[in-house]
Amino acid sequence: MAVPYNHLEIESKWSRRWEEHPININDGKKPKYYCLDMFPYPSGAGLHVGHWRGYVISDVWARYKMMDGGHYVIHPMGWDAFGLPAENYAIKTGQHPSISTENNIRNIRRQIKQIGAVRDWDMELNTTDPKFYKWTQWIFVQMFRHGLAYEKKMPLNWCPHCKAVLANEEVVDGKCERCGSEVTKKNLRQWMLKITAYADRLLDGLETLDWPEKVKKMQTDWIGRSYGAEVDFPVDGSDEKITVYTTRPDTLWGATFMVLSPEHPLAKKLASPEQADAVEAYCQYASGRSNVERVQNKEKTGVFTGAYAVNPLNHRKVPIWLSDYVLADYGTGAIMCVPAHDDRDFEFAKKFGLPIIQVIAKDGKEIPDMQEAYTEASGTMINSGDWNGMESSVLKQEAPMIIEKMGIGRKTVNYKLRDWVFSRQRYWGEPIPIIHCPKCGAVPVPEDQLPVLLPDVESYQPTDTGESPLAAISRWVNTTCPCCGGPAKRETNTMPQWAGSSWYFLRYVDVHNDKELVSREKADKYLPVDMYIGGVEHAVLHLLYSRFYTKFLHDIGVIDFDEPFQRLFNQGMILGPKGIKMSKSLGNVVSPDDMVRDYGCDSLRIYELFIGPPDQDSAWDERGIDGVNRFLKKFWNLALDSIDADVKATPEMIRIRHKLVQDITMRLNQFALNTAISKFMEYNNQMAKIAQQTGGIDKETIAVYVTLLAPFAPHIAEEIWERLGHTDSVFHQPWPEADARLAADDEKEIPVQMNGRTRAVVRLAVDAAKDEALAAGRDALKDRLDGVQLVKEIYVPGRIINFVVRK
Ligand code: ANZ
Ligand code: ZN
Repeated sequence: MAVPYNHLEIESKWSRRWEEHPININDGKKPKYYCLDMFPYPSGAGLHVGHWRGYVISDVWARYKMMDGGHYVIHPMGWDAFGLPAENYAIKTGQHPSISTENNIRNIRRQIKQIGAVRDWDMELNTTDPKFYKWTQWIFVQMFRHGLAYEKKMPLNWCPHCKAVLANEEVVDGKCERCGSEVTKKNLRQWMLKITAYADRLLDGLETLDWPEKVKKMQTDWIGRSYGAEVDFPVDGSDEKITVYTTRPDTLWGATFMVLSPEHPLAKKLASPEQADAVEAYCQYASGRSNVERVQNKEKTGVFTGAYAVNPLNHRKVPIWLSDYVLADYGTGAIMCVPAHDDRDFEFAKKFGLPIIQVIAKDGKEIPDMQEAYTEASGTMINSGDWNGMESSVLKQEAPMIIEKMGIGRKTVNYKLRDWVFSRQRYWGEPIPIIHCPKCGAVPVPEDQLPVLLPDVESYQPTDTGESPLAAISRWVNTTCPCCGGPAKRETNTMPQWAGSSWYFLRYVDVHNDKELVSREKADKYLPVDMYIGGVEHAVLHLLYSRFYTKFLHDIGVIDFDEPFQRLFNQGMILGPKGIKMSKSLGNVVSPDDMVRDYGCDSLRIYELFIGPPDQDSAWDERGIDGVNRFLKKFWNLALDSIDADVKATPEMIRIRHKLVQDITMRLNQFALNTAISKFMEYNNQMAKIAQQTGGIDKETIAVYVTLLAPFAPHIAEEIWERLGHTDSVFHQPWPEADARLAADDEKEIPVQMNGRTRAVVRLAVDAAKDEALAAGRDALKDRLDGVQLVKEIYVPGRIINFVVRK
């Protein structure tokens, strides 16, 4: 009997061995493969089994790539360490965020090391390290110089509880994403990044990426490019004009009124004396409502301004209303309303008794009393002057050009994407490297003075004026202008947590460089990322910001590529026992630590993969790990017994060997890692059965099995590999190749039929001769064929045997 499988001994032996003799060596000749995990936020709760799974998946892939193609694999780890939790902890305890952050990192680093992954720890980075954020600030300065960072006063989402401005994407259903409080509005000066300047490239670039279609669709919708027209409506009896944005200029004849957002610059100006008070009151009411409330499909509200505009096409007078279903920051903040063909306009017209004119008719027939809008862009134009009789879908395409020629408007492109609100009124973030001078305005901190260090403060509490706690440190705030030398003040806002994560992946490959963000030589050699692995919750924000930064850094010559992540894999979540998301507050967080101790790293790795398809959510069920552990023990015994027995390969063993290579490689390439594990188990059972007869499996087949298993369970694989007599690491083996001919089954199950009905099944050699096959078939149906008249015998090799009989 073999020595028993002792995971503690084996795993500590190999983690030591790999530390002394690293297996992932950059000899300068191997091709590189950059496999990156989305780096974690070092929270106080540590890693749970869900985080762990993501890192196992990426490590299986990294190790596979080391063997397949002999790559030098770049597989680093770092910490996305600025952010609110550390700051809130500081507010509660007075402990500096850098201290709690450092403690958390120490714990998570220990946990990550337990995964037994190939990692380049000398590339480790931390976004709160001044050596790192120097470059986060440097990028901001470059963006400022290129006109992509600007200041703007605007009504922003304000969380009264966090006392912070929130980006649109941090507001979920009108509530703060972090604390769940109702979000209100506050007018504040903000730093903005002009991501909209890259909208087209961010869209077009998606086509080149090997990403899940779902994520590409989410980014496409988020950017929201639509083609339409702007149309100018002169205000009746005034020199003013109102420009509307419409995607349906074909419906211009049906525009019976206009609606401006309450924030539109003309909103109050247009009000007639009789309507002035009502307009004022309505604007007041609307200012208290969030964008989310405004677009929700609740009952429409609004007010008539008392003014009229003129439809530039048919010169009819149309009343001008205000309503908050028109958003100030989309299009032009004003719309022409076509109630017959738009749901919201229809509802508004019904409520306020405004005229409805149908201009598109399905089958050319006008609807007598419309009960709902006809919103399809297909049908025949009616009530539309010269346009009558045209097909609306054709007109929709042509109308922008027609309008442009008539001089009443122009064709336009519009985006849902907004510029990025880039400042936070909080302490624990990168200071924005800007100095405000009364004479020179906003001046960037000279590059040789970066980083602008985050100073210590006495109180981390944000102020309810909307300023960051940094504003209270006058020593730090008061400085001199880099331009004129006069007295000036530092910007006290800090960057959002997204800042560091928008570019960190470029830094790993040159993490100690204090002259450049990344040397061009290293960037050319090791970047971009070939495979990026992380949760789908980052589909729009982080993944869009990173693409924006990468394109900008490409444009200023820092790097030579403009997409950061060639391939993306989104792992599913591990849910708590009842299918609920794991969270500290629910007390359903499962830590990997005990399981690593009791079953070993290899067992937990395999179990994390076995639990379900890696791209889907799976509920955690601890009981299954026993079975996985038994599987490894069984394989261990089989392998060691086989080494002792040293048997010759039978054709069956050779077939299993090649089939295994086919099955595992295919599943790896499809990321079907859970079914790869089932295959290992299945073949292990098959081999164990054969070994009962033969005393063992040939060493070559065991070696191939071990090589395939190595990315999944690296420690046990190395140990058996060594016991097979090898002195080099199994990870220096090329990935095994299958010979399809040898993998083909040489026996097959063939149905045996009588008059077309299957009555039995026989196992036959694939190339069995007709006589032999029919004899086997007759034998299988011996009882049934007794006493009947055999009319015909049919044999289709490899497929079927059929006896036609007469009773
Ligand atoms: C006339 C019209 C007729 C419209 C019709 C639609 C249907 P997307 O595709 O999302 O870009 N719109 C324009 N600006 C708006 C704003 N600031 N707030 C709310 N709605 C606004 O939608 C563009 C359409 O949304 C525009 O086309 C406009 O209504 C409305 F049968 O103009 B449409
Ligand atoms: Zn100055």
